[in-house]
Amino acid sequence: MKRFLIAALAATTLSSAITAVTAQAADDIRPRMIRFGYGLNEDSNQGRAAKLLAEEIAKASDGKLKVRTFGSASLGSDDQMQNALMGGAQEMMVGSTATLVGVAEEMAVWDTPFLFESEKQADYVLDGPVGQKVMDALEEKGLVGLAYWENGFRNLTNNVRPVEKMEDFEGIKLRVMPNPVFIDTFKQMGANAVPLPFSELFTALETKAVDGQENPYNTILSSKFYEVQKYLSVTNHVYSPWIVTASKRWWDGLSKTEQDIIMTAAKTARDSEREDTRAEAREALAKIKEQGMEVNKVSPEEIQRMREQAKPAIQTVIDTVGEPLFNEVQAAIEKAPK
Ligand code: TF8
Repeated sequence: MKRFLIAALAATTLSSAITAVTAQAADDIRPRMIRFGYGLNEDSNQGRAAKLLAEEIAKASDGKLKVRTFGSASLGSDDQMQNALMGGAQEMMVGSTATLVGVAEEMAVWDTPFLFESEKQADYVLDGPVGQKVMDALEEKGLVGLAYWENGFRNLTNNVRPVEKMEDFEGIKLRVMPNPVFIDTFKQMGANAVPLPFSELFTALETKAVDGQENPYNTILSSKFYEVQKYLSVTNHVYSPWIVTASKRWWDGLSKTEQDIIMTAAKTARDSEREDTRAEAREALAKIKEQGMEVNKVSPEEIQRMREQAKPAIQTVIDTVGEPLFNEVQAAIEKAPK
């Protein structure tokens, strides 16, 4: 009898303790509106993942944390949104790591031409300790990095000629992301590299202010670049990550429970976004051809020449991020699955 009483008592104490924790956690979630901005349109891999992130956060917080998503750079270019986050005027965004190099130079390591050979390798390095280290460099600048999403391997489009060898870059006015490594890489190739925010890119192509651009197949499709570009050359010259960030000012005011919900959602959305992006990329080339673009492969020999030519740009990366970090990334690549 006595033993039974003790057990029953213990069970009650335990269960009320559990209830208390749950109640405490619920109290820990306050009604909040979270503005989440991104640059591509709603009907893109980025847009779909943003929507999923919003749904996951709503579900996990019983609707208390409401994410409003703003696509098509309607809150501003990546650069402008980053500033808004740092100033505390906007809560969250997803955008290119390349645009963050001006904020934390460590980010430039991902811009190393021909750094990754496969998506698997990229996942391993980005989601591992060195990926986290680069992300952490944002904190003292007023941003919190939550997860890397996939933008993908970049390919070249233009209106001048099919680029089959390095010499074909000559004189092409090429829009690049506003970032010293990208400018350098394409200058080395002989192109006339023009840095421009993504939000101005379609119009720049349409008005022939620039002749070409480079982005993953997914974006060439979702942003309808095939309407204003004739040639696509399969270069896979660099893998671009996206990164989900939060305003640190805002983040520091959240409870641990709220932070956990948002962090988990950013990672859930990451996993599904990578799958979605890869599936879409597999179908993309055929669709791009259907839209009338002329697609050409670049031979392995020519890719090798481009790699050689890009070496000074790699030196720019090393000078920017420092040799230890660059080597740490190389070591992680060595360990990564192919
Ligand atoms: C670019 C990037 C873009 C991203 C996006 C707007 O070319 O590849 O996809 O910045 O978030 O600027």
